[in-house]
Amino acid sequence: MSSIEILRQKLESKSVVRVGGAFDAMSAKLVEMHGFDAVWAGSFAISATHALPDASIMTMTEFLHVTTSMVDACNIPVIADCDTGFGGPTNVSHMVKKYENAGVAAISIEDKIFPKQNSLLEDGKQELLSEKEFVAKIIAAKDARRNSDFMIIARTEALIAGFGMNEAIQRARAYEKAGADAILIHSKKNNPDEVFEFADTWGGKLPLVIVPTSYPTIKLNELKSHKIKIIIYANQTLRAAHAAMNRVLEQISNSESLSEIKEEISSMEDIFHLQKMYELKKQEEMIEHNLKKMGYIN
Ligand code: SPV
Ligand code: MG
Repeated sequence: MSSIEILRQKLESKSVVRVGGAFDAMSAKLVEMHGFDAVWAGSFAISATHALPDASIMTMTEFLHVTTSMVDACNIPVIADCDTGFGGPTNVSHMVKKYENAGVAAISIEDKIFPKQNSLLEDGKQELLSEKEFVAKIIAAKDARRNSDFMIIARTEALIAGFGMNEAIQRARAYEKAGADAILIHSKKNNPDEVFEFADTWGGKLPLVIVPTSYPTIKLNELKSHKIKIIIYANQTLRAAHAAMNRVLEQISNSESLSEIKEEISSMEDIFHLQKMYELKKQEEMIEHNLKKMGYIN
């Protein structure tokens, strides 16, 4: 089954689809190993691992390169955060072709003006594209995909940009009408009230997606009653890795020897397992077995 089909099947069979954020192949693999339904290849986390602002600095090709490494490492679907689509409708069209070819299951595009800034940045510049221009991007994305199950998630930043609930609802309805496959409603409030209000009011039929970074108190059992279908844990792996590396580096820099390191770090075996080092042995044995059969070695 293709990753596109797996994602569609999960949406049909599960009440909530849980998506873990990743920033490279290793973190994506860990997301998979911990039983999440899909991977979020987020622009914030990927930009951070390049020590760059989440502000449309990295190119589409650079994001795609990282995202492809996640697809190659994982069996679960990868959902790519494609920011504003890297330009206008023509850029979106090119992007969809590239991401679909790479084996990505879904892309998310947001209705901000390029270059965008991260939605949760205090006093960040949050400028909305017109509804019409964003609808044009959705039309371009739909037209560019080969598999009609490849998902196009339309993300509205109306609440982030301070345009209010009515604007958010109107845009979500327009994006549904334009043919989006899911709506992502983003909020930077520190409680889920406005997301619940949106979910209870908009009246759409598409799966609703949330990213509750700023309102972490939201519980899984609250999602179903508000018809929220997909929850994205966008950046916790990145922040955990950042915190753990800082702690261990601090300890090493203050120690005479590595044996003083108290910080719990993964064993070499853990990493060998993740990078499939042990499978090399099996491959060597298989090759040897065949070489023997063919009379090259005794
Ligand atoms: C990301 O993870 O890159 C997102 C979510 O787009 S947010 O950082 O909240 O904008
Ligand atoms: Mg992003």
